[in-house]
Amino acid sequence: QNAIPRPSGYRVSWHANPDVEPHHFGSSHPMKPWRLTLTKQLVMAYGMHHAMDLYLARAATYEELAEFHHTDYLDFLQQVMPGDMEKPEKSESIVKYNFGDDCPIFNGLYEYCSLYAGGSLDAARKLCNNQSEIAINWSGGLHHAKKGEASGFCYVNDIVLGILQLLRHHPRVMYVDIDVHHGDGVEQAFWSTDRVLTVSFHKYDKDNFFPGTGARDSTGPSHPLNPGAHHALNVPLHDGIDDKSYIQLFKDIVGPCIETYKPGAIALQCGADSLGCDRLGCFNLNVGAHGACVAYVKTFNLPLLVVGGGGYTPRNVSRAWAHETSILLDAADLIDPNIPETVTFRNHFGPDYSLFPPLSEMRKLDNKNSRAYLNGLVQSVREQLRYIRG
Ligand code: V1S
Ligand code: CA
Ligand code: ZN
Repeated sequence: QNAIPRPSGYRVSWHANPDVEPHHFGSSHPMKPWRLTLTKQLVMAYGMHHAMDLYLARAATYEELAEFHHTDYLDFLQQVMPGDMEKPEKSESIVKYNFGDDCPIFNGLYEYCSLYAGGSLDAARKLCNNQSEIAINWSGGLHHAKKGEASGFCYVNDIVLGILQLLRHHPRVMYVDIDVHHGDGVEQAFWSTDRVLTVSFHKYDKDNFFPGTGARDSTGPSHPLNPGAHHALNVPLHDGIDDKSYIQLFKDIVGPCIETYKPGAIALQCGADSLGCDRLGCFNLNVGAHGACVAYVKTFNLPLLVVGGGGYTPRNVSRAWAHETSILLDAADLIDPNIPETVTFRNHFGPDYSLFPPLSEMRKLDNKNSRAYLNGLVQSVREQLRYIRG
């Protein structure tokens, strides 16, 4: 299939570097960079690459990474080697910078980090130069990384770097995060500013679900004179949320946020671990519902930086991100929901070969989010938005 027309009114750019894909966190680790290969293969099988501007992402430079990260942390990230985990003289730094099971040290770690960060920086720059209206980096979205510390499979925070770039051109940037985990690293980076409104939807259980932050009453610094007060917005959810409730909640919250805050640009993290059947997640979303959130954000016609994030069932991650690429190209209707039966795809998408398999039917969790609970969330977000002006 290669008949996807280029969107006439706007340009979509795709930022990727294939050298990210072979990096390996370890056999039992859930993060699999090869999910990006599968996504790209699906996108290309549908001919979507003809409809976008394709850019080979370059590696972010040390100086670019240091716009957010501490140089002592970057120095360590640059020189650390897989065998260092066992060296007593390195153990203090390994603990300090939070390397370990979640954030292992693997071959080519610094290259991996600088490439995925380079993709988000390139994407943000294309938006700022008006060379693109929607810029996609599926290898980015690593929202847990802190200034001087790795966290939750994330080493450098490409989203923060991308937003810092957008802030050079836009007075206000909104961040929206649909990964099943709380976007704590991005929230923390912009905690004390009113120039970024961070909005994260996530499973919240302080003691039993990573990272344990993102309660509804965590809205920014408590001092009312701190400009960041009220500019963190958290939507804590319970297990099993379904398509209909999630889409409604997303629209009820994101719509008023955009209308009130009036951002000049939006960064959207599309973590695919909020899908049903995810190895780490606990929501019941189907590919179509995840995509409906992306489609909704797109309707506001603002410069849009789109990044990936979590997603631990690679066949579903690639389904979601390929579908979302088609949405961003205004071509979702032109895509055959039956995945072509090529040799490569036989192993991953059979026996159904559907872009939209019924994910929630396979491992259905009870929806623990009552209507009253969700209505309460929307009401309290409305109250928070009274403190925000655009
Ligand atoms: N949930 C979960 C989970 N699973 C793992 C894990 C499993 C096997 C391994 F070999 C290595 C790690 N770690 C976690 C979480 C981190 C989730 C990060 C999500 C990242 C993102 O999707 O939001 C963005 C890319 N870590 C924990 O729960 C911490 C522990 C508390 C339990 C797991 N052990 C390995 C570390 C400590
Ligand atoms: Ca989230
Ligand atoms: Zn996640």
